[in-house]
Amino acid sequence: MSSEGAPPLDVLDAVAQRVLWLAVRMVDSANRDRQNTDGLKVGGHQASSASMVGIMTALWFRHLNAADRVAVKPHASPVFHAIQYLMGNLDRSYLTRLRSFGGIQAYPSRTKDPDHVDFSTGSVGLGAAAPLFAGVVRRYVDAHFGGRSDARFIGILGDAELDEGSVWEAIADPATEGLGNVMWVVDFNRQSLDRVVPGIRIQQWRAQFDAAGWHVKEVKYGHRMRAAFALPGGDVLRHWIDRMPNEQYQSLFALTGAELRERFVEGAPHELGAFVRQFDDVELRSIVTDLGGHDILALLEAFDECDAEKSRPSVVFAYTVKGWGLPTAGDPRNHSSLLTAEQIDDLRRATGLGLDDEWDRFDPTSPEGILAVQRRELLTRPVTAPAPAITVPMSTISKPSSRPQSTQEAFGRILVDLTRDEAVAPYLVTTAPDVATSTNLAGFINRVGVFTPEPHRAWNADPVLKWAEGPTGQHIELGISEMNLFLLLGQLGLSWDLSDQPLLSIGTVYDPFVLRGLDAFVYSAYSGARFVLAGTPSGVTLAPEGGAHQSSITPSVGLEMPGVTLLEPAYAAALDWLLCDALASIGAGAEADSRAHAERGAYYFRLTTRPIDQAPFEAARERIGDAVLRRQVIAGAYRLRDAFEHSPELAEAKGTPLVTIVAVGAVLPEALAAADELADEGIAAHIVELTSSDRLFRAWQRTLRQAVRTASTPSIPGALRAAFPDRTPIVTVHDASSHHLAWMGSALGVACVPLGVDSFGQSGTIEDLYAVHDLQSGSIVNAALAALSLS
Ligand SMILES: Cc1ncc(C[n+]2csc(CCOP(=O)(O)OP(=O)(O)O)c2C)c(N)n1
Ligand SMILES: [Mg+2]
Repeated sequence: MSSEGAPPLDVLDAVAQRVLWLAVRMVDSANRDRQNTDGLKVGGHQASSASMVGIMTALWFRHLNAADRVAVKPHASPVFHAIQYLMGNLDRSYLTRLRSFGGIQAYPSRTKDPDHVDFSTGSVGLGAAAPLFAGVVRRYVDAHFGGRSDARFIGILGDAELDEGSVWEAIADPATEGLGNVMWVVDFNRQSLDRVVPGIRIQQWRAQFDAAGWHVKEVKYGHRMRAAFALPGGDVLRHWIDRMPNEQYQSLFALTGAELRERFVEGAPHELGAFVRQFDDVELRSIVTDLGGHDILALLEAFDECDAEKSRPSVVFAYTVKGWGLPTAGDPRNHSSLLTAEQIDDLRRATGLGLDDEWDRFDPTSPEGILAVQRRELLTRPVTAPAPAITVPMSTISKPSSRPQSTQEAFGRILVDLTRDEAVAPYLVTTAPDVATSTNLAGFINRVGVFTPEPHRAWNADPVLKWAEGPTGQHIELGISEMNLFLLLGQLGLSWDLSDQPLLSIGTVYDPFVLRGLDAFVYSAYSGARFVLAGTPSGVTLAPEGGAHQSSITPSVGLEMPGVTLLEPAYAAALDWLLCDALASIGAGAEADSRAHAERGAYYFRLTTRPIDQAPFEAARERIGDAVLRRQVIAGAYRLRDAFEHSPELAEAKGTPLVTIVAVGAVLPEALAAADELADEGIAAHIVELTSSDRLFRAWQRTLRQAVRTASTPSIPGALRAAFPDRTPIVTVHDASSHHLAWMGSALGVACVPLGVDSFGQSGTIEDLYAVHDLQSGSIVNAALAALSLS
């Protein structure tokens, strides 16, 4: 939308003033009007909000269309909601409920705010990257499923967010290149939380964006400043404004009169002093503090210029004043300072409001009121029919393989099998940060190709890996940035909303480096994204790779993170059931069953490259039957081996001690060997494979919480009862921190000896490392004896 034909400037300025008032008053009310019951300061960011008022008024009251998607700087949440209120999208009652329970969230939240938020923000540096990756996803969706309505993906960010590496990782990745529909607007107020940002950073930022192929636009000077530049000799003013260090410039805001004049010319060429003598003190102040980021027309022109850039993303540096229009403007300590009651009264008066109408919307017959209604109508998104469910089969493996195999290998094969399923294949999309081949995506990539917006010629004819690049490819390759992996997965996992197209998105990463992208992982889960993650290989089981590559705390990340389900099966067929079930849940339509709905989110598979014998699983299959076993595998646990069925002589002997070995993933062979050794000693050991500690833990917690809330006796959840029908002491065995499963003793009410990896590993063979970490069968036997002696 062009700045031509924009609403009259005085109307936009009046809107901006009202937005400023409401945003500031919302924070004020939260802190002053609300009864404080817990002694905590409620807080809020009036100065950070004020800084953004011009930018956001220009966007919502003129520039945006219904299809556009915007990430709002976390600390401008009050501005966003004030705008939604003025347009009629938010009930008035919320204005006094900022930062209250069930009210407006401190930072924009997709899942918790009452009005429609496109991107959650809060952890600085991620809100900017999210719309960039949403743009990547839209390009993919357009190429595969036909063009959606034109949308611009916009991020409004604080300037100090540019200190976060995630921003630069995002723009440096070739996958984000060339997105003409992405625009970032930097609220360039030269202040962070603690301080005025030292020096002048703009040249550096500009060069970095330039180098990444972005179009860079500065909106630096307001119209009063530009008028002064145009006067004879005005160049000297312009040069000085451009050269002055941030700290000196910012200090002007605290000054008036002769003091301001003196400070302004300090260090400047002497012609400047002469040039500014033509302005009186008040004029001089209004000129030197007149920055373009509060000049709505200048902003609209800049946004138009960015729209015209069709083949590369744009960034607008909007020079602003933190605390614009407030007595705290430009104060280095204004980040979380609050206006006094008197200052609020002054602002109310300056906005033309009184106590009786301070929360009102515009009079609907006023030019501002008419504009607000027009904008609401224009920005209302058409309701689209929910996408039908993607039909994912219950399994892909028709014939069980008897040869030893690893879960990572099985994972790669299952994806290849899924490409042969016409109902599933079109929706599959994978991504990896330069580890596609080493995480077994090569077979998938060979069949579907790599996504690039334009076809690329393949220069190498690799007989093993066909890296065919073009717009039909279904793998998005990233450079080595785990932050980018999780940001992209997060946006792929929201494509059903942000691009009206459900996808079955799968990312792979070496398990230890899940932690490298953890904040973005949390961000994506918090945003409600649905995707599959394979962390592979994992644990000390990738033995020769050594301590730097061995993960031990990742299962706890998977278990403890809301919106993420951790799954760590040991056997190929169990992985197949779980992966198909996860994809079915992700692809489920609006009418999906309640379990899928309750859990829909991300599924984190922790896999390994250790080939293990599949026969024990096939034996369990024979014993239990596919239907029941599948149910148990999906619920989180099943009895892999029944001690007495396996060794009937133990059942016949009187008083046979009984123990249960609870094992996860790669260590199953050691658990089985330990059970054999125990049987030789006359001790019966059941083996339970945990396929999802997460689901079991949650089932246990659900029953406990239910009991806590209703003051009743907790029951043992079905999933635990099915896998642990006998009350026996237990040993838990896991190639991960022993703490991860230590809760199981409490859950079952039995003695528990947890074995796991509690120190950094080193290079070696699996045998060497399992010996160091007490994961060998002999240690498991001893742990079983210890557990028996404890009970
Ligand atoms: C990852 C992360 N680290 C630290 C913070 C705490 N924090 C909130 S705002 C802020 C400074 C932001 O400055 P800027 O982006 O320039 O925004 P402004 O308030 O100036 O508009 C900091 C450090 C955070 N929210 N997220
Ligand atoms: Mg700032």
